[in-house]
Amino acid sequence: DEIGDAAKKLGDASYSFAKEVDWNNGIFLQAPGKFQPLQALKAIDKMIEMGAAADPKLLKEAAEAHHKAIGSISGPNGVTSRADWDAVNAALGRVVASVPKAKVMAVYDSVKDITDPKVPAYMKSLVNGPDAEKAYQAFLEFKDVVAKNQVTTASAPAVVPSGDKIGEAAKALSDASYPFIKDIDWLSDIYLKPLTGKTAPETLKAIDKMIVMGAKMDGNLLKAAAEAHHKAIGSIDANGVTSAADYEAVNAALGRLVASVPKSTVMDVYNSMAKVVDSTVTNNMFSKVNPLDAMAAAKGFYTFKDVVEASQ
Ligand code: DGD
Ligand code: CLA
Ligand code: PID
Ligand code: PID
Ligand code: PID
Ligand code: PID
Ligand code: PID
Repeated sequence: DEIGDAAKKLGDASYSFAKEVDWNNGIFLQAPGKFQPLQALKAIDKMIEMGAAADPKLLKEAAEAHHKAIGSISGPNGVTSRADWDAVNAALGRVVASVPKAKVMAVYDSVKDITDPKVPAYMKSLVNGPDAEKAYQAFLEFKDVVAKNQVTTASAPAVVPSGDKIGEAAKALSDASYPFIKDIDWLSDIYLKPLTGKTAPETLKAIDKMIVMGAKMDGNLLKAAAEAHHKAIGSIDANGVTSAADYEAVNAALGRLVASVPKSTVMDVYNSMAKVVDSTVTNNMFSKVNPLDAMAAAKGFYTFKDVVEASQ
């Protein structure tokens, strides 16, 4: 297709730049300016809306392209092969073309709002400047091809299941865990802190398992889960806590999503996360909340999971 051909040209002009970027740099975990959690949540919300509007099949293919690209990483900077670099660009170009232009610009504008204007120049200073300029020029040409192939209306909204066992179980889970949810400091910057003693390549292994799980998920249920999060963001209070009803809808949507992939795929995520998250992290989280609320939530979760497993 045209986007695939354009991605090859983009690769010709941008792969040198890709090789110069230190993809393992811990700086990418930092907020791109002043830490403003509620503003950042707005930007994430725009990405969620864009994801929910995208063609589920193209999202799946983009996840598969990323998984393949992780498999061909080489060298200290963590760069993928030239062919996989092109394939990721092509897949993302197709995702972008599957949503109306306004959804993409809403992401751009909201991310701009939380990004210090000095960030681009600083990033450029870490690589060979002319290579960065060449890559940007090629991106501008690529985006014209994407725009030419872009839809003008979003894909249809998800079909949300109702009256199912997971929905019922989500009510019990949510009742048991909402007090715990209210104890959590959602506006803290602790969630951006690197996992001490873990390198980027180690963490990437766990991310890769999540990508694999994402690629296997039912596309309609993934879209429904994204829509539920968007709705939940719309009802947050001053502490970032969503309403009880929207919290329940998120749990139901995520339970159905988990049930749409094999158990072993879920356990691969859990086991790989357990390798990078040690007990100092979980104990620290626990120390900041009411212990009884956390234990009630945990009990609710371990009951919920049996219902999910039964429909898996
Ligand atoms: C936890 C899990 C939450 C940990 C929160 C930190 C997660 C950080 C993720 C870092 C993200 C890195 C990505 C960066 C992104 C960058 C993007 C660019 O507190 C365990 C041990 C292993 C814990 C670590 C693994 C967590 C994996 C969760 C998958 C999440 C994937 C999503 C990640 C983020 C991305 C989101 C999109 O399981 O877990 C606490 C448990 O710890 C406590 O141990 C459990 C035992 O495993 C269990 O066997 C049992 O003993 C239980 O239960 C206690 O404790 C007992 C009874 O048995 C129950 O019935 C009940 O009564 C209970 O007690 C009541 O207390
Ligand atoms: Mg979510 C999970 C935040 C958008 C899909 N997400 C998580 C949690 C964290 C979070 C609370 C990971 C850390 C953790 O396990 O803590 N997400 C979060 C924010 C946003 C967001 C702030 C922003 C809008 N997510 C989002 C979107 C999607 C997802 C758009 C795609 C539709 N998210 C998604 C999945 C999963 C998460 C599939 C998870 O599996 C993971 C999670 O919750 O795993 C348990 C602990 C969790 C909580 C504090 C909240 C849940 C409370 C449960 C139901 C009860 C508590 C149990 C116990 C006390 C602790 C967990 C034990 C553990 C072993 C399971
Ligand atoms: C400017 C000035 C003009 C010239 C110009 C110009 C530049 C405009 C630009 C630009 C726009 C632009 C847009 C970009 C957009 C990037 C969007 C990224 C979206 C990320 C998402 C992430 C996610 C997910 C995902 C799916 C999940 C939801 C999420 C589901 C259902 C200024 C040059 C024209 C770069 C969507 C993918 C996993 C949130 O206009 O004179 O330069 O760049 O998890 O959804 O699961
Ligand atoms: C524009 C203007 C509007 C019209 C429009 C428009 C277009 C927007 C577009 C577009 C946005 C867009 C984004 C694209 C992004 C491509 C990103 C590619 C990333 C590739 C990576 C590869 C890799 C890896 C991997 C992980 C490794 C690092 C690597 C570590 C730690 C402008 C059309 C709406 C195409 C990250 C995955 C293995 C490098 O908005 O008027 O057209 O395209 O190895 O990580 O090692
Ligand atoms: C233990 C001991 C026994 C008792 C026990 C026990 C516990 C086991 C547990 C547990 C397992 C477990 C699993 C959990 C899994 C969470 C998985 C999260 C996945 C997140 C994903 C994120 C993403 C996306 C997304 C889609 C995108 C890709 C991504 C596309 C196409 C220890 C109790 C049985 C919690 C997939 C969603 C946006 C990457 O066994 O005695 O306690 O928890 O962006 O894909 O867009
Ligand atoms: C298990 C064992 C296997 C069988 C199995 C199994 C099950 C795994 C499961 C499962 C995993 C799972 C995960 C679930 C996670 C739910 C997470 C809910 C999060 C809700 C949030 C709501 C909110 C917001 C929001 C953003 C705001 C904060 C809030 C800020 C900054 C165990 C079946 C495979 C259900 C985050 C979105 C508005 C609070 O593996 O043997 O069954 O379920 O307002 O952010 O303000
Ligand atoms: C213990 C012992 C067992 C019993 C048990 C137990 C307790 C475990 C616990 C607990 C685990 C736990 C985990 C918690 C996790 C919370 C995760 C929240 C994530 C929030 C995010 C928010 C954000 C943003 C956002 C984007 C911004 C950055 C942020 C930028 C660029 C010990 C009870 C099981 C509470 C990600 C989205 C706005 C950070 O296990 O016997 O008690 O709690 O602002 O992006 O700024």
